[in-house]
Amino acid sequence: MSAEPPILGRAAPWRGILEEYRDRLPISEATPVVTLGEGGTPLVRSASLSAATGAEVWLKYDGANPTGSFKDRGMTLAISKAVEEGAKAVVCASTGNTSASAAAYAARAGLACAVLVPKGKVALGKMAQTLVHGARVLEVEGNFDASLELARDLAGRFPVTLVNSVNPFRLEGQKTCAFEIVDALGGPPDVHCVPVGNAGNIASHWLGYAEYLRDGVIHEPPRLFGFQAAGAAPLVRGEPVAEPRTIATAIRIGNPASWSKAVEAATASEGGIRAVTDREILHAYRRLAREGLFCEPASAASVAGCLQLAAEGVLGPKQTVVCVLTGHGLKDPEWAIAGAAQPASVPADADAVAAELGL
Ligand code: AN7
Repeated sequence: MSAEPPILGRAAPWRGILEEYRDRLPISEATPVVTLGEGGTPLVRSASLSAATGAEVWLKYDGANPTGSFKDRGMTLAISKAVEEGAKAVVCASTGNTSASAAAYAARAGLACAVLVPKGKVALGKMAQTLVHGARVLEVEGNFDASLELARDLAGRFPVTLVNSVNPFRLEGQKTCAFEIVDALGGPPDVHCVPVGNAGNIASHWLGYAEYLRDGVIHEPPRLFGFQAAGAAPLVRGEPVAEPRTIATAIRIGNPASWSKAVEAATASEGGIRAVTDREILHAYRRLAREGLFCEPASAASVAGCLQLAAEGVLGPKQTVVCVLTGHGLKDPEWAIAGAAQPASVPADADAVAAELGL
């Protein structure tokens, strides 16, 4: 099957990660390419964070993916492989972004999609996406961890393909984030910061850096640091958290599926897995917004973590740091509005508006 035409509208015709990194992904000419033009996301230098930390801080804005999160990198491959293998339906558990992405790519491919989400704990934008793409949404009376157990059980016993990150194609697709960072910087960063929930993403980024290392594209990997919310930090505590709590609903996960892979990534790269408080997450969230970058609270954990590393003297002067902003702010607008002043009401009169603005 031939590839779809390129998605237009970017400076260079970006063809989605399957075409851009075809040689590094488990696909062949027989694999149908199901793409929405994912990847190729901006790497933005942060003047403010660089000044605050003494490092060179870059933000990988993966919220600019088609459904607004990094999950699209993995989903384009997982859904393409599912179609290649003759699947008719896919299933996932999700805190919201996986389900939004699965629903969109399943719709693109003409597959049925069912999602299991923790009841009442999915941000509004993500729920809207999942519904509008036509997925069957089931709200589980339990948390994400219980939902994932159910999804795994279903996929084991019925003809539906599991597209959570325990599906190895998800991690293979998501490793392209590391490739893009190296390709854009012309070398590896010294430090790479990423939020951690189910721990697939940090595992996939390590896959990417390790592959570039093996092939001599880079000679030194970055130190990988993963950040969990303090109330949902099983990897930091060393045991599952039965009732994870955090305002960052995307990473409200108590028993990550890729536990050992995340530990391996942090250990092998001489990084670490750490906790950031909800207060630190919201501080970083607002700070990013004032720089023009709107991410969801969970994504700000990477920047909260970067600030923590700087405060503890872990970052060397002038080191290059990349923080991955994993999801778009519009997905979870609650915290943007909660912290803001009420808009003033004015008559439709220029002098009154000028007076209100103090002009
Ligand atoms: C914005 O959508 O687990 O450590 O079900 O949505 O790879 O799980 C989302 C996770 C970070 C954590 N940032 O990544 C789901 C889900 C955002 C996220 C993570 C998620 P992993």
